[in-house]
Amino acid sequence: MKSARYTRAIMRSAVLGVAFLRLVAMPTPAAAETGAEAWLRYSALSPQAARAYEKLPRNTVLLGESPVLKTAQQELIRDAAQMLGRSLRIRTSSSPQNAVILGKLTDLHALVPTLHAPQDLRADGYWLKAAKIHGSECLVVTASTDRGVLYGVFALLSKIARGESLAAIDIKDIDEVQQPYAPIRWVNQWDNLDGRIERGYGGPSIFFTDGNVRSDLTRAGQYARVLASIGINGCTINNVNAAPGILADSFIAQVSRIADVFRPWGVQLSLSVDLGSPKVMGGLDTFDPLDPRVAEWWRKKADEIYRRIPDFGGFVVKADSEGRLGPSTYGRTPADAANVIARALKPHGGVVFYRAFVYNHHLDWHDLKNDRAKAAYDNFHPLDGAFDDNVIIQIKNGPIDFQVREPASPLFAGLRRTNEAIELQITQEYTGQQRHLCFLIPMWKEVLGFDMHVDGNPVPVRDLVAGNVFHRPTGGFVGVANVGMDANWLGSPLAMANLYGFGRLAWDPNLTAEKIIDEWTRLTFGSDPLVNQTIAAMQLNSWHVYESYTGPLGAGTLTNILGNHYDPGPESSEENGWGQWHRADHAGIGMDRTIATGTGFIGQYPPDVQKLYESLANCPDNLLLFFHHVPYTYALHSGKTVIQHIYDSHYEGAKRAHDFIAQWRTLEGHIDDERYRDILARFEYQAGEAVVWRDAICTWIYRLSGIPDDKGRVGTPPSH
Ligand code: GCV
Repeated sequence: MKSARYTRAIMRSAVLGVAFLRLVAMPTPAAAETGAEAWLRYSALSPQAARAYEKLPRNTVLLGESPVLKTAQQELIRDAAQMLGRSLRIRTSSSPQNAVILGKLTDLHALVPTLHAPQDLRADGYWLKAAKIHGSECLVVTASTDRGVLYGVFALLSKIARGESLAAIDIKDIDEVQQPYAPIRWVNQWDNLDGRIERGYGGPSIFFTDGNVRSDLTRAGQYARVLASIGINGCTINNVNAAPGILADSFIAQVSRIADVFRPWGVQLSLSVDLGSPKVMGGLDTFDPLDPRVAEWWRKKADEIYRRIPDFGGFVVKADSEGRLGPSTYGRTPADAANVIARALKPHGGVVFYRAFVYNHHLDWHDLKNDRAKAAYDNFHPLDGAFDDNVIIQIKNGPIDFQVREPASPLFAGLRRTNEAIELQITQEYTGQQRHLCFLIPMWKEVLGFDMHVDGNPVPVRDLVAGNVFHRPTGGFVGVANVGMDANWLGSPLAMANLYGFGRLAWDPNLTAEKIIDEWTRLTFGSDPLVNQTIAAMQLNSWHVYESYTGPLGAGTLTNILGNHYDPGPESSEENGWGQWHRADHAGIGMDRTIATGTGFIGQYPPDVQKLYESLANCPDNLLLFFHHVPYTYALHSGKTVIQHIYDSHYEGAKRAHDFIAQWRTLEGHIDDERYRDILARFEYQAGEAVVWRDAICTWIYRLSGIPDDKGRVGTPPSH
C-alpha cells in the first residue's frame, strides 16, 4: 500500500515536471534565478541537445527500498523529466525492459547473475553500465552501497545537464566506474545555536535559531541534497567553538530532526563537542579524560545519541585552542582526550575528528624563536601512534590559518600511524568573505599536489590524507562551508564554485581546476560558450588577483587579524600573542623560519622539502616572506626587488580586479538579468576595495621602508 502511494507520488511529480516543462519550454527571456538550486538547476535542454539522449531508457526499476535508494529514483525521474521533457515510467524488477535499473550490486546479481563490475567497488563508488537485460537495452546504476547508487544517479544527471560526451550516452557504450579517493568527505558548519554563524557570510543558520533547532528544516534537507550531489557524506552542524548545551538530552532530541532530513541523502550528521562537557553541563566535578567517571559519561552520552540517531557520524573536537578547554587542564595529551571519546563511539561505528589547530595565542612575540606555525606539528607529531583507530586528526591545509597563501602543513607528513584529514576553508574568511571573487580550487590543488618527499619518495599530500601512503583505515577531506539562509547559500552566486569544487576534489583530487570550473559553470549558467569561457577564466584568475592586491610573496593576507579578517590591517598582525605574520620593519620584511637562523619551522618538513625552503636560492618567490626575512632591496628570482614587486603586484592586482567589470559586462543578455546585475554590482564593489587594499598596503610599506616606487605611484593621491 505504502509503495503504491509512493509510486503514485513519483508519477504525479513526474507528470507535473513535464507540465512545467511545457510551460518553460516556450520561448521566453532568460528567467530570473535566485541561486537556490545551486548547480542542480536541471533546466530544459534545447530540442537538439535532448535528441542526443533519445536512447536513454523509457522506464526505471528500483532494486531495494531504502530511503536513499528511493531518493535516487525520485531524483532521476524528476530531473530527467525537467531536462528531457519525458518521464521515466516506474517498473518492477520482474519487467526490467528498457529501464534505468538502480540498485546495489548484490541485488543486481539476483536479477542478472552474469553482470560483474570491472573492479571492486569501494564504499560509495558506483558503476554506470549499459547492458542487455532480458533481451532489452538497459542502463544500470549500481554500487556496493545505497549511497553509491545515489551518487551514480547524480553523476548521470550531471552528464545530461552538461551535455557531456553525447556519444557516451549511447546506451551500448556507457561503462564507467567512479570511486571516491577517500572515505571521509565531510563539511563542517560553524553554526551557533543562537542562529549566527562564525565566519559565515550567507545569512543565518539553516539549522538553529534562538537557541533551538529550527522548526522548519526544509533548507537543511535541500542542503543535504546539494551535498549528496557532489559526494559529500557527512556534515557537522555546529561551531567547533561548541556550546556545551548541544549535548543536553533534550537538545539531542531536537538535533535528531536534522538527522532525519539528512538521512534520505546519505549525509551523516555529526556534532562539535566541548571537551569540558562532562563538567560544564554533565554534573561531574571533572572532565579529566583519564578519570573513569568521565569515560562513563561519554559512553552514556554516545549511547543516548545513537539511540536517537542510529547513523550518527561522530564528534569534532577543538580543545586547548583559542580559549577552549582541553586536556592540558589535567596535564593530559590530545591523545588521552581523543581516545576517551573515540572509545565511547567505537561500538556504534562513530569517529572523532580531533583538530590539530592547537596553539598558544598568548605567545611572547619578543622572542624571535616563537612561531605559531610550529604548533600543530609540535603538539601532534610526538603522539603519532597514540590515537585509537577511529580518531582522525583534522589538519588545516597550512600551518597558520587559511591565509591567502601558505605552504602545506608539515604535519601531513608527520603522522604515519594516525589517521588524518585535511581541513579546507570554503567560506572565504581571509580571502574576501564572498565579497571578493576568490576561486580556491587552484590553491587547494597546490596543497593537495604538494610533494612531501616522504622517505625520499614522491608523496603528494592528497595521498597522505587519504591514508593511502601508510595504509590507514580512514581519512580524507573536510571543508568548512558555512552556508546560510540566503537564497544563494553562501551570499554570493560565484562563491558556490568553491563548495562544488571542494566536493569534486574530495571525490577526486586529480581533477583539474579547469575541469571543475567548466562543470560548475555549465551546471550553474547553462551551455553558452561565451558564458562558460568568460566565467571560467575569471574564476581561475581570481585567487592570484586577490593575493596580488592583498598579501603577495607569502606575507599572509595582511588583513586586520585582531578584528574582521577582511580590511587591510598589516600592523595588527604584529606585536601580539596571536602570532607573527611578516615582522616588517624599516630594514626588511618576512618571517625567518629557517633552521639556521630562524624559528626552525622548516625543520618540521622531510629533508628534501627542507632543502627547498631553507635556501634563499631555492625558495619559491611566492612563499619567500613566509620563510625568510629579507631586505626590501633583495632581488627575487624574477630580478625585481621585493619592494618593487610589492608595489607592482598591488597595482596590477587592483587593475585586474577592475578588469573583471568589463569582462562581466560582456555577458549582459547571455545570462538571467537577476544574477547578471547582482554579480556586476559585486565586481564594481570589489574593484573599489582592491584600490583601498592597494593604497593601504603600498602606503604602509613605503612609510616603513622609505623606498620609493620606481614608477612614482606610491605616496601620491589615489588616481581613482
Ligand atoms: C571557529 C580562526 C577563525 C575562528 C575559528 C578558528 C578555528 O581563528 O578566525 O573563527 O573558530 O580559526 O578554526 O577554530
